[in-house]
This record gives sequence, C-alpha cells and structure tokens, in this order.
Amino acid sequence: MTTSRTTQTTTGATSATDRNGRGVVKPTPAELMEDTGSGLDYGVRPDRMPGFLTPTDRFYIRSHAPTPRLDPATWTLRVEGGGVHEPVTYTYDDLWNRFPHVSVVRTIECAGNRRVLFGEEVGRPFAGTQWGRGAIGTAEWTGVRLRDLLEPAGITTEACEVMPEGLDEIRARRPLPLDKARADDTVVALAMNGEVLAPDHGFPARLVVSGWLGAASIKWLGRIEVSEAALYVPWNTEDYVVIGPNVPADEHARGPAITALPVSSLVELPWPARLRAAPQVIRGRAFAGENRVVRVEYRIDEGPWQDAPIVSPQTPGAWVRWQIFWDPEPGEHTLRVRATDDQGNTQPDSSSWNELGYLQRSVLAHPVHVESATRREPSHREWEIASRPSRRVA
Ligand SMILES: Nc1nc2c(c(=O)[nH]1)N[C@H]1C(S)=C(S)[C@@H](COP(=O)(O)O)O[C@H]1N2
Ligand SMILES: [Mo]
Repeated sequence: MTTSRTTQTTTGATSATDRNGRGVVKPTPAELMEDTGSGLDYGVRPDRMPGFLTPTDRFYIRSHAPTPRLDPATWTLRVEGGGVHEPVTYTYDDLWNRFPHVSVVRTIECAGNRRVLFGEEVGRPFAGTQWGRGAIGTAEWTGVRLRDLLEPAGITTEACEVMPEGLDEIRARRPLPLDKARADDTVVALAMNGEVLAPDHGFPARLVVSGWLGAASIKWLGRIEVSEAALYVPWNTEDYVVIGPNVPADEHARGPAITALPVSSLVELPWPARLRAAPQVIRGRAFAGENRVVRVEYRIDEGPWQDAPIVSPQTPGAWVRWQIFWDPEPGEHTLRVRATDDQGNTQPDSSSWNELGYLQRSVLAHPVHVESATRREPSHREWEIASRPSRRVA
C-alpha cells in the first residue's frame, strides 16, 4: 500500500507524489521495472516481457513532472492556432463517440534509451535520465486518428506544423510537421493494450507518433496548436536535439531535432546475464523506427556472425522478435546482436557521441556468465507466481 499526497498544479489538475517520493501512480516493483532514480522514470526489465506486446504493468514510464490526475468529466482537448479557420473543443465523450477508432500496434522508445551503456562506451557518463535498456515498449494503441480531430477545425493552406501540448506541470510540447500529424498511424490514443489508458501513460488521451522518439508522443493532451510557421520550444531546440561536433546548430536550435529512431536491438536477458550450461533459446527484439527490420545477426565471442531468425511480423513502427538456440560452455561469454533495416542501415560498432547522450545504437557486447551447476534464471511463470499480489477474499 502507498499513501499519497496530492498537489494542485498551475494547470488545475492534481498530481500525485507518494510517500516514497515517486511521482508516478502505478506500482514499479523491481522484479518488473528498473528504477532510474529520478522518482519519475522507470524502465521495463528486458527479461520480463513474455509476449510481443509489453504488458502495461511494466511498460516504461518517462515523465518530466508527476503524473497529473485529470478528470475526464471536465477534461477537454482544444484544436486552435493560426493554422486553423475555426478552433474546436472536444470532450472525452466526443472522442469516444463521435469519431471512428483505429487500433495500431506501435513501439515507443525514448531517445535516451541505453544512455548508461552509451556512457560506458565513450568512457564518460552522460547527465540525463540514467536509462539502461528499458526505455522501450510496444503496445496496441486505440483511439482517434489525429487528422480526424484536425479536419473539423479547417486546416489553412499555409499550415505546416502541429504542436500537441500536455497538461502536466511542464506543459510538454513537441511540434510535428503537418504531414506526420496527418499520417494514418498518428493516433490520439484513449486505450492501451485493450484497457483505458493508465494515468502514467497519458490518461485521458495521449498522442502516439509512429517510429519517432518517445518525446513526440505527448501524454495528457490538452491542446493542439496548428501553425503556419515553424515553432520553437525547448523540446526541439535544447532537449531532444543532437548537440555535438560536426552537427549543425542554428539561431533557433542547438542542433537538429531528433525525429525517427535508428535501428537497434535488445537481448531479453538481464545485464549481465547468468545462464546454465544447457541447450536453450535466447530471445530478443529489434526496432527500426519508421523502417522495417529485415535482418538480425548474432555473434558469440569471436565466432562468426550468424542469422538470428525473425519470428514475428515485420510491421513498420513496431519491433520484431528474434530467437536463437545456444548450448553454451561454462565460463564468460559475450553475445553481440546487430539488426539491419530495409534502408540498408546496420547497427554500427560505435555510436556518434553527442552531448545529451541520445541515440545509442552501436552493437552491445552483452556479458554472459555460464554456470556449470544447475543454477538458472527463474522462468517467466515462476516470476509471475512469486510476484503475484496475495488476493483478498471479500
Ligand atoms: N506531457 C508529457 N508527455 C510526454 C512526456 C512528458 O514528460 N510529459 N514524456 C515524453 C517522453 S520523453 C517519452 S519517452 C514518452 C514516454 O511515454 P510512456 O511514459 O508512456 O512510456 O512520453 C513522452 N510524452
Ligand atoms: Mo523520452
């Protein structure tokens, strides 16, 4: 049980901070999630994802301010700005009942995912959220296409950018080009994995921008501005931009804004991993932003690169699963995986350094310790049973 303190914010919403100093609502047990130490940001444990979708109870949380508690009875979403003829305000009920719904399976990944490993690669830690490999997840998102909500406001012929705004304390904002805003799979989601959105993931409504950095998928939507001019806000001028040598800055921004994410991959084992010396299946995922993953390869120690079969559909905007068989010898091993997308991009041997430690994508050397004894990682099922809350009988 957690007790919670609620605070009134400037947005009129309340936000919760529990007695552990966490600004999030859902439980974040260490068996399922990795605590980055910020009190707001929790990664999924890569070895705790039993299916293609990431269960909502362990889907990573990245929030810059405490989760706001919004009342759907009074909540509204307003579409306005110089790029519309007539501003429109929607209620929660409007979104459920006045518009067609779509369901899309899409991966969301934070641009800072793997920042700790990136710091280890370049020999100096980065500031910012201390992510391991868990700032990524895939869900089925159900809601209204953003373009269906923009159209009734009458988009002007000069409109070029769309900027969703959140109702959290920081009023998170990140502009999108009009074309991306109007894409088939840019969705104002009301539900996640078949359930009404959880507070931490943006209830009552969040944007889902396929293949782009997580920061584009604004949670707790309250306002959408349509503009006839380029918009400059902290999230495309100072944060979520690539700052570094040989990267152009200009009078508006410290570097180019990050949009679609590069190809990367993940092994579904703890870091470092402990395995038993027995034949076994090793699983993982690979994601390529707006592109498709077409190939995954693996290499054990100094052995040859070999194909890791992809065992799930190749949907743009969603990760794929791959798996291999391995009968490891006792001792210390290194497992490397590299994915390639349909544009011919393969994960490189090193990532390009940038000040904020975004876009780690180099091939990781996953440390694996293999024990000769029978010791092994508990199975998913054993974990679920061991961590199940005891049920109360009414
Ligand atoms: N309003 C608002 N939206 C937000 C954020 C935020 O702090 N406030 N964080 C963004 C970032 S950086 C990421 S990576 C994703 C994370 O979504 P999740 O917490 O549902 O996993 O939400 C994005 N949307
Ligand atoms: Mo993020």
